[in-house]
Amino acid sequence: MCDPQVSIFDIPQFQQAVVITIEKSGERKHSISRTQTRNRTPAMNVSSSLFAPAPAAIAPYLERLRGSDALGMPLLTEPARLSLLAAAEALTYRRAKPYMGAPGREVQQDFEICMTFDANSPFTALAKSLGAQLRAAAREMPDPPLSDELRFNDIAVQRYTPGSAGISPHRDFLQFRQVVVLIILAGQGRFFVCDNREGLNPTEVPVKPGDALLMQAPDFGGQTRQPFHFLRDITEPRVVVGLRYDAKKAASSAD
Ligand SMILES: O=C(O)CCC(=O)C(=O)O
Ligand SMILES: [Fe+2]
Repeated sequence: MCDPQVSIFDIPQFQQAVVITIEKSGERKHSISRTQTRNRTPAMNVSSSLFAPAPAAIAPYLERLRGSDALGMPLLTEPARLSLLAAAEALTYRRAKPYMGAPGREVQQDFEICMTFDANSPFTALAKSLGAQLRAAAREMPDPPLSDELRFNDIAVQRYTPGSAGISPHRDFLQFRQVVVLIILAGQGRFFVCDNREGLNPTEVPVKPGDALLMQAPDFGGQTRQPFHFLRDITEPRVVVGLRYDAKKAASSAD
């Protein structure tokens, strides 16, 4: 059985966002839906799909993820990447706390972050659409590593400036389950998985703008891995969308 490819262009809010962008391209200031943008967006082909891979193309990456902490997968078409980047540039960010965690186990982080998105935001649509796409891909596998409960209910857009210290070795919170997805919208930076908080045995996960970095989280394929990882060497402004399934939040909202 084969699910049709899920495309974010099936989602009315996103269609609207893109169409408005195209109609008003060339202006210095205009609005996309309810979010403000100030970008000149290049002409784009609205009929092109946001996501390049169909579920059948995603499944091999999920299969490979069983045997590795993290890997890169091509995800966004170029028009989709540019459209999301324009939307990301219009967001309001706050500076992340420079240090997180208990004394002696602090994680150093050097970025700006936005974590609030309204229902019409293209990032909300992206989270829904990619969740559906990953569930569809898993369903096609003989032994699905993701469950049908997976919903990306935690969205964060992070932006790093060149010279940023990135983020030091850490594990994402335990309540983030199944898979963590980091979608690279722009920039250069080196992402590594490693064995501990000291950064032992770093292995780089090569990704480029338009790719999604998939990282194992507890419950992926019945495993409990919660990989250490870090980011450094940011040489170009980097914008990343993090999509996570917060199982604690899902349980409390189901009460
Ligand atoms: O921005 C990245 O590539 C990594 C960020 C990260 O690991 C985190 O925010 O937990
Ligand atoms: Fe992380």
